[in-house]
Amino acid sequence: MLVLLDFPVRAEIRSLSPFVYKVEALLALSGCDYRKEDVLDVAVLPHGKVPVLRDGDRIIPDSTLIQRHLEEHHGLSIDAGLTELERSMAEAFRQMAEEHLRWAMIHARWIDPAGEPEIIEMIFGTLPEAIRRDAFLQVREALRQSLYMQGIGRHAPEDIYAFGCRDLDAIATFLDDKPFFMGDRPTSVDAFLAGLLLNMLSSRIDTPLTHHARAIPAFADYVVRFEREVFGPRAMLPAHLAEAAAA
Ligand SMILES: N[C@@H](CCC(=O)N[C@@H](CS)C(=O)NCC(=O)O)C(=O)O
Repeated sequence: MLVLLDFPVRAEIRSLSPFVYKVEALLALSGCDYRKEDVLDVAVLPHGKVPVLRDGDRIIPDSTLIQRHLEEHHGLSIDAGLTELERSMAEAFRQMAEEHLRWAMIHARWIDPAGEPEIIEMIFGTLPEAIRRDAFLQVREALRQSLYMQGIGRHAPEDIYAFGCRDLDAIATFLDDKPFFMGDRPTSVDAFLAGLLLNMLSSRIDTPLTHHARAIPAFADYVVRFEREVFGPRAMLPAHLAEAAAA
């Protein structure tokens, strides 16, 4: 059985990492037997990051490499019906969301003080209360440096949010009223977009980015539709989102 590694968290959604969400969705879409395992020792992660997939003796880091492994060895073929032009569009949107929009989301969660209570509860909630905030501050400092090195962290918060909101608008425009990003059926680009939007919409963090995501009604329908289509009876959705989509 394949094993998907993730950090342990307390959340109403299947992962706080849109990259892990993407891999779990791809595993489900490929029909593989898999289980998830919490990472207790980061030394088992080749790049120090999740997701990591264990397939027998093989340890595969990075969601894109895992996708390739599933396509080559486990029959994942959800992108087979796309034309070359559609593939290039999907790739551009995936890269925008993975390498740009996600940094705005990291800013909202970890750097903006608005994110602190939720992150401490979801990620450090199992630690003794006396050390939770210190643990949070340590990770926040590391992420502040990552944001700075990436470049987005050198901007004022209002500009970071404006960049993120533009990405959300681009996604909404392309999604339009289609059931899934590339048409009637889920493809791999949905796996990341739905995971990232689900993370934004399920969060109680109050920032211009999360406000903007909530103000686009098509997003709630989209993430609920994706989660139900891919995971069926195992769908995991916060009640307010499931109700909003049913209304
Ligand atoms: N390019 C990687 C990105 C993975 C990634 O950034 N994972 C984050 C969680 S969303 C992580 O593990 N961060 C821990 C760290 O940077 O220390 C992929 O596609 O898998």
